[in-house]
Amino acid sequence: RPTTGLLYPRESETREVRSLDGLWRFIKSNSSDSQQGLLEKWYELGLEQTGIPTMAMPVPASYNDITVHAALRDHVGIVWYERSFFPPNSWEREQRVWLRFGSVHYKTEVWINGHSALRHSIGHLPFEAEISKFLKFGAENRLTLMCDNRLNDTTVPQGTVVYNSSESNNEPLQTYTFDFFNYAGIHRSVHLYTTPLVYISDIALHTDVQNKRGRIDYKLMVNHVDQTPCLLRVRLLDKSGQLVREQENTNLLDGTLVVPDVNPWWPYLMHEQPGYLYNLEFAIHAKDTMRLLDVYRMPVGIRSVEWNTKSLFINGVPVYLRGFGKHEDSDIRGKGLDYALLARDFSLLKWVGANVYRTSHYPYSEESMHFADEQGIMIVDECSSVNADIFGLELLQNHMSALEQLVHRDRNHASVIAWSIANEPRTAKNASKPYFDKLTAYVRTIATDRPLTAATNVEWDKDHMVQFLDIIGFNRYNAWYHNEGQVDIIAKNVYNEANDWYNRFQRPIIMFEYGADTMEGFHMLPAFIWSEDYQVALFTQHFQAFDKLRNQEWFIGEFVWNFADFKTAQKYHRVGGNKKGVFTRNRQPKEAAILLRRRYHALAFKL
Ligand code: BDP
Repeated sequence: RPTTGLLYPRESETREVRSLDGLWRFIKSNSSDSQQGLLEKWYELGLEQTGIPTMAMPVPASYNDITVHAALRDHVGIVWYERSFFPPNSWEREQRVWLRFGSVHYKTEVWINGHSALRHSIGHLPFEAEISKFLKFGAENRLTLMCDNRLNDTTVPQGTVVYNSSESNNEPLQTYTFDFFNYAGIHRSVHLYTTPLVYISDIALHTDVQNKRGRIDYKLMVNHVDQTPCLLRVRLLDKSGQLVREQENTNLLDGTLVVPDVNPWWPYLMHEQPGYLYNLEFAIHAKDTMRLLDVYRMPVGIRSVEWNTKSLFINGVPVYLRGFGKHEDSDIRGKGLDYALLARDFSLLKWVGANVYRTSHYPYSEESMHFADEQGIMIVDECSSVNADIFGLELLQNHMSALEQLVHRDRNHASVIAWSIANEPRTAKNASKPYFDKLTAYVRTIATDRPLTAATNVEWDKDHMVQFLDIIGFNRYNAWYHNEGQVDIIAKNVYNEANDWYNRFQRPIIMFEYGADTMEGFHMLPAFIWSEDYQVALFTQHFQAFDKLRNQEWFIGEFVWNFADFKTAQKYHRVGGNKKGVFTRNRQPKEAAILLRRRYHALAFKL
């Protein structure tokens, strides 16, 4: 089901934006009786009237690690959030008021003053609704949200809720095979914003660069209720605010701006000015009076992405990807958006000389996408399908929806160079073949201007998915999950496997994951697993394989697993979480970071 209206909320002379971030009232439902709040209509009653004590819950943040209580950390089922807000009288006339969530994990329903206003499933993606008709202007209004974190066979990703059979404990337990903590709650910012009655509801951009000539093709959706004759004025400004191009268009739907002598968007360290962004302005005027009806401005990087059976090109130049798999994860906040963490991560990415990361294993915040555009960090944009196993029709539909919402949200970002449709699905199973055939056929109807990729850990002669992709990525833990301790087998294995993939499929090849769990400060010579010395030894062996592979133009990138340590479910082989980070969870370097920094800079400057 296609969604609309995923434009990021931006202020302009016709639009106001107000943040609803802060402390909300919060109740965790009793896990074994999740329906209580719905049956007692807490959205009409108000959380303070339920007789259950509320707590102050920060938004945005995962709720799991805010307190010291295991029952909240490990909660399975429903939680309730509530706050009041005050829409001003001035919003009542000639306006629409919208409520927008950057993401809530996993399933949610929202009420305004007791009226159901909005429902959404699949975490990590924005959703919104016009709420004007539910509002009391110039008065206090109540916003209630119910959030359910349960995963099952048809959610993306999948999970299973099991019940402990012992009588003393009938609490449900969420199990899942993916290797990161199933954090939940209101993970990203909440905005109220206004648009005029006639307003721009959606924009799709496609850019291209050929021989110093830039080009922006735009498609607009305008909600044009009364059919007033309108005129669209499009203006492109450079970074210093100088007008570069201007166009008047009576066709409100689409058009093209040509930019001679363009300053293209370049990845980090490929140009002295990476991440160059223009400012693109769309203004709708009433044709008779020229009154301004709506204006929306957005940054835009002008660049081309092309690919063939061997290479990936940005602005006609083949790129070699020096990257990471990452996570949205930090102490206390879990997956909650945090600008300080974002800024720190981008500082570290540049320090280490990376030019790309994969949003493993779900869409990251829109704010992070803006950072990536601005800093010239390329993004392999992954949807939230991880370890897909039981390939049913309902899962396929939800997976399509996850990709549709991702493409829709992120298609205007210059940083996005590929769509990753899944991580490590169980593609040795026969049922995965028709599943990925249908899934990729669908994605190709909505996303034509970037290559499709995915990360597989199945062997090249058993996999049923990669035949449908443009770029093949494999994850392999040589000398960790296979042959642990034996670093000397790595270089040969990696070299051979990459060749096997290419020889069989003739597509560009990326190693999307390799790594070793490493306790910061733990040293052992000769190198022993879990020590910093072992991570260094394991990386060194991989680099030997990559250097040999780089003589073939089809080997186009190396991604370390992982950028930083992150929390997982409790497992005996996880010490406080997964420790394969090159940086600690607190974003300080391990020894391997220094080695990687030397390599990534040498690759960037072809030393
Ligand atoms: C890979 C998964 C990744 C895990 C990693 C690991 O793609 O999510 O974190 O293994 O076990 O197979 O470290």
